[in-house]
Amino acid sequence: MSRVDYYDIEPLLTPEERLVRDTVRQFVDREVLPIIGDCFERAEFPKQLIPRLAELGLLGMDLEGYGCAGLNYTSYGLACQELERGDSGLRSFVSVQTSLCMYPIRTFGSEEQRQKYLPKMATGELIGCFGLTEPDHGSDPSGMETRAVRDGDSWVINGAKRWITNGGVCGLAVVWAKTDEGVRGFVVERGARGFEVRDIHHKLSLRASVTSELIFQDCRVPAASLLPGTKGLRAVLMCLNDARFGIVWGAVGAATSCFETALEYTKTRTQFEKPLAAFQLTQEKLVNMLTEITKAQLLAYRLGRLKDAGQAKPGQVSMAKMNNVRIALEAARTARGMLGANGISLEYPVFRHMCNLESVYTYEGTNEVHTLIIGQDITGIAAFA
Ligand code: TGC
Ligand code: FAD
Repeated sequence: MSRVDYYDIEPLLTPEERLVRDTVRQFVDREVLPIIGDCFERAEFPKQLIPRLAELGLLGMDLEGYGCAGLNYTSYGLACQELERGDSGLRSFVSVQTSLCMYPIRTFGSEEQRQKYLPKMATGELIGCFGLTEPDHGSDPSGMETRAVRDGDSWVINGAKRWITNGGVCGLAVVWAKTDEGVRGFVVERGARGFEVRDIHHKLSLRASVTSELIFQDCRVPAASLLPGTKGLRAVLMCLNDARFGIVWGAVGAATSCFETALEYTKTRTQFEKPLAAFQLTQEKLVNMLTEITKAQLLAYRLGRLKDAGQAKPGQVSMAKMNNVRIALEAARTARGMLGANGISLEYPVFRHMCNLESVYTYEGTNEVHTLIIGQDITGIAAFA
């Protein structure tokens, strides 16, 4: 399963799933961990890894056809777990490309759009971003102000999207806008007149990931830019379900990295003439972390099997996203303290994970939004407004 596998989940994985996991694990150990601390410090996304992610078949890996690997969802989850053990920014990159851009083009796009974009997105030649959140509308995207108006053979888009992962490196944006027929999705190519991208700086989280603002000023795109299968927020939420699934597993990876670091550190550092791990208070922290990680792994594993069977319900995805990110953030904070002063250094991955997980806690539905989704599911009463 993960290197931390207290409940022996490993035998429940197929040989193919283990191969995917081990391949991504090796890639992260050899090619990500040696550079990611510096990337985080310099606030740079490691673009040089994009061709490697593509070679490993990780872009659109759960999609069939169009050059995609066509693997099952559990494999996608395991890949996300290993990528986020490296850094949440790397998993974010893959989530956005796969679940938030390739998935909607595959699911809601015309055959022409699929042929045009998906093969290049699978090879990493073309990077996508997903524009839903706006400066004044985050948790409640139904309030979005971005408008698309049909004008002859074109659509004219006006509005702004903010906090958009991959914006600065994108070749296309999947953009959601209100039309006379409700919310619809559009593929807007970079370079379209009236489409501007501005990167957001001074982030203290996800520093090894590009986050941007997208601005549309009378941006005229061909009629064929509309994703024909989109109508209403349902399409948006289907994309989010897929990406949230990846986060469920990714959070386990980040938590595992923090746990392993804290375990190793406390076994080797001595104070009061004993290893830190010999103190009861330290052991309690390690035990609590491991217990929560184990529960999170079981949720992820079961959700993977449900999704592979086409039976995962949105409330189940929300519960796993909410829980797993919550426990990962808690594990990172606990591990940070256990490393003492070293806990604040980029020499160790813990503080980096802790900062990253603050974003993961907020994006793809905040902790509160997922609480309310589950609350609505079990009571039948929506308490969002
Ligand atoms: P609501 O009226 O409840 O639903 C609208 C329609 O959608 C259907 N539906 C779903 N369908 C599929 N999956 C789901 N999870 C669904 N949830 C609802 C629903 O049945 C309805 O269908 P229909 O046919 O009747 O129209 O919609 P609402 O506006 O009340 O939504 C409520 C709420 C709060 C749950 C939703 O707005 C929400 O999830 N808000 C959070 C916003 C969010 O997560 N934004 C994420 C932006 S992208 C991002 O953060 C990327 S980070 C980068 C990375 O991933 O690494
Ligand atoms: P708000 O919605 O203003 O919420 C602020 C606080 O109020 C939160 O604690 C929230 O839980 C709480 N709150 C809101 N409503 C309620 C309620 N009804 N009841 C109780 N509490 C409530 N978006 C994209 O579209 N694409 C991307 O690629 C993307 N990437 C991102 C990358 C990063 C690094 C970050 C930080 C964000 C990204 N986002 C992206 C945006 C993200 O999805 C939003 O930040 C998120 O949905 C929350 O919206 P908000 O920030 O406007 O917070």
